[in-house]
Amino acid sequence: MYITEDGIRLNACIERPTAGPEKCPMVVVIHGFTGHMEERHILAVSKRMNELGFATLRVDMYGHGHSDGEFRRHTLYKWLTNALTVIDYARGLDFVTDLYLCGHSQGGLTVMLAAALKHDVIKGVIPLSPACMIPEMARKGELLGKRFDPDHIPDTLESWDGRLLDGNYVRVAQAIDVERAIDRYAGPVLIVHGDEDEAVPVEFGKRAAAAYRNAQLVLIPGDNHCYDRHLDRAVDAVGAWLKGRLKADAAR
Ligand code: FER
Repeated sequence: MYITEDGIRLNACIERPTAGPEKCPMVVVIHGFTGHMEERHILAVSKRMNELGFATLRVDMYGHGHSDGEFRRHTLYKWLTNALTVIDYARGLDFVTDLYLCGHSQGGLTVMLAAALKHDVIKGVIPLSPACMIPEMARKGELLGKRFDPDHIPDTLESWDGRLLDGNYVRVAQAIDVERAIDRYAGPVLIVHGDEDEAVPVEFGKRAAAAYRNAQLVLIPGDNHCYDRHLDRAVDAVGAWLKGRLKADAAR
């Protein structure tokens, strides 16, 4: 199915819990930079959510997976408005009660930014290995393992896999204020991060968790950016935290 934002089709997939009541909470799940909604870690966390009674809405963001848009023209602003559109779509579904956000890496940063803007309607946020360093690194002139002049951004950058990325990606990233977004969201947050992450240093996950008012941090010892070594532990951390949210709701 597609969710359309101003003519741009975003490829999406809704999965409902295998058993349980008619109405249920939903988690929007967003992949990272160059990723898509069928990645192993995205599918694994979503499956656990379904097993625990949460519907999931996995979505390919602008220029990724089977969504419209060119990779080279994607920016964090586009991903952010994509997320707002998807959140509103989810809120309009008659079987959805509470809404949660989960995102991996650049998708983790995106859900942090979206939660700030939609703080009054988002029940909880799960940034996985969140790429919170992108704005800071963009301002320093160091992205994709390459250096550039942050005051004279090149028109195109080359990504790891040889794909090209517009300089506008960097210009947008430079404008993003992660600290302010963190301040704006007071709800519960779970950050999961492998302590041998090669793409997003674990310090950024630690720093974000410390800055949030209500965050739990789960470190996965020896794991990398996409949890290739201990995906089960990352999934367990997400599952345990979501169970805790259900318990907290039941106690109210
Ligand atoms: C970078 C490091 C990591 C970068 C992007 C990422 C654009 C994002 C990784 C991901 O989303 O998995 O230098 O530059």
